[in-house]
Amino acid sequence: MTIAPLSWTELESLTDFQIDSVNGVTNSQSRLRLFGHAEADVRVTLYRDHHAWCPYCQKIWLWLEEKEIPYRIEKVTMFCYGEKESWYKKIVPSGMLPAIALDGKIITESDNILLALEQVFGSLSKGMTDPQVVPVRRLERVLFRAWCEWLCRPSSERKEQLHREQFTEVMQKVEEVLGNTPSPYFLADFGTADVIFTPYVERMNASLYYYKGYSMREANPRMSDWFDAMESRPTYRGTQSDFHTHVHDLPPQMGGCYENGEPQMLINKGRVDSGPWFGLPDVTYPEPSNSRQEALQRVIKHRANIIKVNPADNQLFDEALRCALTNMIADKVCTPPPETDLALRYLRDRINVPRDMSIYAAKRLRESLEKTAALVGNRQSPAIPMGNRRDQNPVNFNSIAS
Ligand SMILES: N[C@@H](CCC(=O)N[C@@H](CS)C(=O)NCC(=O)O)C(=O)O
Repeated sequence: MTIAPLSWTELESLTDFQIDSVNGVTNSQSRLRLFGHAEADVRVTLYRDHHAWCPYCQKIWLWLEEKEIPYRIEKVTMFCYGEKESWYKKIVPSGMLPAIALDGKIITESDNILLALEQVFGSLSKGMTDPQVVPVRRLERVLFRAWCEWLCRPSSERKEQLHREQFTEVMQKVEEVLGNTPSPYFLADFGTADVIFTPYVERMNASLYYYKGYSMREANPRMSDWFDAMESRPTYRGTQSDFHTHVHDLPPQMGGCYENGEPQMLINKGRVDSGPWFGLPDVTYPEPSNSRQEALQRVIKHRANIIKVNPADNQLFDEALRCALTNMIADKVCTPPPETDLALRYLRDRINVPRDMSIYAAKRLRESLEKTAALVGNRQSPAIPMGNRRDQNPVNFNSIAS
């Protein structure tokens, strides 16, 4: 059955999604985290990127959330998204992220930050310099280098094969380490070693699936168990991104990501870009029952900026967007104005996880935007730039970035 788009007021009445960003579960919108403590107890400020994407920031973010240390969050623009804030350059002249202020003292470099935090608050299970953690940290860097070699350089067919073999060899070592523990984690208990591995294996899983046709999570049973165990932790779920976000955020950060053009790669790329997004190996925990309400609440809150930055006429896109949201929340077909297919896909391609919403909410929204766009055409939005992501410049999204 086809229905007319609901008004913004009607849509508002269909979501009661709310989070407690201060004391509730891990989320990307927080500016202050207290975990039940008083604000006077805050000794740490974390400076991280607006996009909740920076891998080294994710490491510190996850650690603070796991230890439930009260902290403030200040968000900074990464170079490839826009101009670095001058107030930040005054305290960290290189502009690099992450940084923390610990009792007023600025500390940079993620490993030094963890060492400093451990000194004050104790370690997360076994700490950075523990003899069991040190080799795991080293292995993470070996895997990281093998990944960069494979992903970030153009290569001949022969080199491509060589780099794949080198990466999968290191992956075998990772499998052995994970298989030698009584838990799904890198050591007997969840701890620092897992936090250190998290950011880049998440990015490897996404990028190798998309650019190389290699499904890291599916090809490696111990790694797959590790991801599942991580996803049982609300802290990780709050920082977790999706395939679409990673594969389009990585190229400007890494100085390029290279497709191998193999049949499986082309299939994977099509799925990440155009769906279906459900069933991708970027998440396996069951979908929360309120993911549609979450997506709806997030779009309603930021609709003015979402409409403003869209290339289409504001009024037309307003109606098209309400059609997609009506489809998502009421599960009814709602036909948008003619020729709004491109505008709907522009937004579909620019939902950022976890900055804008959590992984399942994003899948629901992408799905409805695509279904609604397909009713009026098959034009795609302009390609997402590879050299920078100024299309996502936080200055255009003021409130979105919060
Ligand atoms: N070795 C540093 C690396 C940090 C790093 O490379 N940060 C990147 C973001 S992932 C950065 O701040 N780049 C500057 C920018 O993008 O603005 C650490 O461990 O903290």
